[in-house]
Amino acid sequence: MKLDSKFLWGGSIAAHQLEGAYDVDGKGLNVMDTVTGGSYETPREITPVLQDNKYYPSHEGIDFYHRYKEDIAMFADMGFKALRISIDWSRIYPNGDDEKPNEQGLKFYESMIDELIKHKIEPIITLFHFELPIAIMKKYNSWLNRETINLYLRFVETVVTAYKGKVKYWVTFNEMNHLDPETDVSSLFTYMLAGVEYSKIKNKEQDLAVIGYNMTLASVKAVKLIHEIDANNQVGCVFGLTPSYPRTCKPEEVMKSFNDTIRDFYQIDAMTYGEFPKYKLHEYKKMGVNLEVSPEDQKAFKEGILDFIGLNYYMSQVSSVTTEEGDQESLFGGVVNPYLEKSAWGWTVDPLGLRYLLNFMYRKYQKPIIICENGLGAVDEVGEDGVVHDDYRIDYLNKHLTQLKNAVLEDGVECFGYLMWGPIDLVSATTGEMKKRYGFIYVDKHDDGSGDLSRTPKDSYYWYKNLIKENGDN
Ligand code: BGP
Repeated sequence: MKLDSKFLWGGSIAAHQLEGAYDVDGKGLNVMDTVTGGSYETPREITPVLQDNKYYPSHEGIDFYHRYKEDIAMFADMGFKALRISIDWSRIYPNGDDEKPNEQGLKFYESMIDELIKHKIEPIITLFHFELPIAIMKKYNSWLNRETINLYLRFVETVVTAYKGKVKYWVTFNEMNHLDPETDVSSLFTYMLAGVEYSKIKNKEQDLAVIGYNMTLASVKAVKLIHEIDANNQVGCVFGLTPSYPRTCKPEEVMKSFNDTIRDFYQIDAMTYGEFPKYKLHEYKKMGVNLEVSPEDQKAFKEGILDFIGLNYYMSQVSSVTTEEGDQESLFGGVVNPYLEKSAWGWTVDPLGLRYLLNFMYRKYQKPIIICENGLGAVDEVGEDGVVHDDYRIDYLNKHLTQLKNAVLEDGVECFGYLMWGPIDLVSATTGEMKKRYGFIYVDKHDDGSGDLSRTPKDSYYWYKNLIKENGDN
């Protein structure tokens, strides 16, 4: 079973997780530059002022900043048709509100984009992947302040104009959906997504609602702006979704799983239906949150409708309202799914969940979808022959791609690409470690900072290369 010949096979990466070079060529600090390393057992620490004795994995990353040509050549060798990369806002506006953009930052991304084009790889640019300039946090209080929307739009205008004619696909935000006031957002996620220190949040419901609203508004305004700069541009927003199954057919449990699945959909609804959802305003009112949609904002929601939806899918979860003996709590609350295996980091492996999610999203919005992230974080051992034999990764990806093809070829879902997360080993966002590897390409870099940064293809490299050549015929 083959996919359309235009299907965008490729991978996804984010600046702060691999570029390194955190203080060169005029770059300012971004929020992630101030988060330390960590592990599954030890959470990353947030230190808005850098501390000498701490290790910050983003500072060196895997030095993609200096090695992107070599890395892009390997992606091209695998046959990539597309690469999703983020532009680090703090390279372009190091102080957030600089009078002029930093030319060196613009030049760096331009050469990277040119390199992709040279290899016939379509650049898909994420405009916000947790790289808020720390200066905006300090001076403007991040997304709690509407002024940050204007700073973001200025950044968007600068880069979209600079790369006009070279880049067609733009992504306004990565995974803003995790900031729902009803969810128990961890301090790391709040810091990563919104650039706000959790300890400084005074009224959780009110503040998270305002942050979510301002980011949604920023996205719709960016969509309009990007279309105005070039009518050929295609604009999407990426959401990280975790479908939830009911543990039993008990109606209360089914209702809970429905709510858990759609809980953080209000931003997608706003961006695709052209209106900030009334149900969310109703919910806010009940919670005592004070939020008004002005006529000017209403207009912005109408004018900023997405062209496509990007989905990050890693796992599903199980909702439950009851407890039974032997119940084990799963990663995001709920209970462990006894039918599914888990990764070494406790993420359930659920290929069918991808088909479920693709169908759910397509039937709800009827917009083209692109899978912007999916992959397996695993501990890779280098064999005696110097190669990682990652059959477990091949198995994971194979099963997910089978379900993607079922969704497209059997169910008629319009999915135009698959971008595997982390095609080259990089720093994990949630744990801050290198030990959790996703790549087709092994990078010799370790959590104590050691390693010569050399790149070596894993077995999955050749598997993916062949899969792309055969257009998905696994
Ligand atoms: C997504 C983020 C990515 C990436 C991925 C895997 O939520 O968009 O930046 O990191 O998750 O997560 P982790 O790196 O924690 O394994």
